[in-house]
Amino acid sequence: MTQTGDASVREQLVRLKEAILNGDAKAAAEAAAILKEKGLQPLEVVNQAIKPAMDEMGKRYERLEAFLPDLVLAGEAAQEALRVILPKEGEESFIKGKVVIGTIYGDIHDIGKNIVAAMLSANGYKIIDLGNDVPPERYVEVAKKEGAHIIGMSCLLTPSMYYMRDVIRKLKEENIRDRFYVIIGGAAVYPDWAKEIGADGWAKDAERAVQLCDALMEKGKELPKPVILGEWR
Ligand code: B12
Repeated sequence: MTQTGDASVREQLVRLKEAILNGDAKAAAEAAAILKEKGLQPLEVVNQAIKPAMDEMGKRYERLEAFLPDLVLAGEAAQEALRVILPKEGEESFIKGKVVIGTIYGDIHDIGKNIVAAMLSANGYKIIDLGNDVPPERYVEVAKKEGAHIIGMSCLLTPSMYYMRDVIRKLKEENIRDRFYVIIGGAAVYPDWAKEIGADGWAKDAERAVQLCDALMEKGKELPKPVILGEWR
């Protein structure tokens, strides 16, 4: 049972957010461990501390109040907290489907992708994580080799989003487009982009990414595409 209303929980959520903003990985891990011990679910910690901290960092960066080294430290502190709270692979025994996931070519932002991968794994999906800066042909090669059901691409950097189209183009060239559901997400991409490149789905966050994969695996053939879960911005 979770107790987000508990004052000490609120205090730790604030502490975690501050630790990320200060780039203090040790304090972030400590606060995350206390929140886990108090029974908070991973997504509650993500939505109430980690995501807001990273959004705030992005705003500070835009206003020139924070610089790249600050972003790097904040990113590392967030990853440290995630290592503590996210479920580990193998905590689920049943497999709903196989997902090949990665951050698209040219883009090294992987915090959101890691959250999505961990939540899918905790919800019964076998994850093949290609990491970041993934060339379009690599998604296709691994998806074929692994007999994946879903290809998931993350993108936070606008110039990189065009490589997502190349993945779908390559699947079509090889006449295997129908073998995989292709889903996209990450702050740079939006529902109309999913439609434009012919992706099968877009989801706003990790919770909805799980719902999206469930919907596609259960009744993907019948659903009008792309399946859009959540509002953009
Ligand atoms: C942390 C950060 C970094 C860190 C990344 C560390 C890491 N390991 O990821 C570092 C310092 C390395 C970095 C570098 C750069 N960054 Co940066 N960064 C950020 C920042 C502050 C936070 C990103 C983040 O982690 N968000 C938190 C996560 C949880 O959110 P998320 O990724 O959106 O994921 C959620 C959903 O989108 C969804 N989702 C994500 N992936 C997927 C996939 C699927 C399939 C689905 C369904 C859903 C889904 O679920 C997730 C969980 O809910 C953002 C600002 C922002 N507000 O986004 C800028 C930002 C993304 N960065 C930016 C820029 C410009 C850069 C640099 C070019 C800076 C530079 N001058 O060098 C470099 C790029 C390097 C490169 N080649 O990629 C810009 C991008 C602008 C644009 N649209 O093109 C932003 C928006 C900042 C800004 N406002 O200008 N950055």
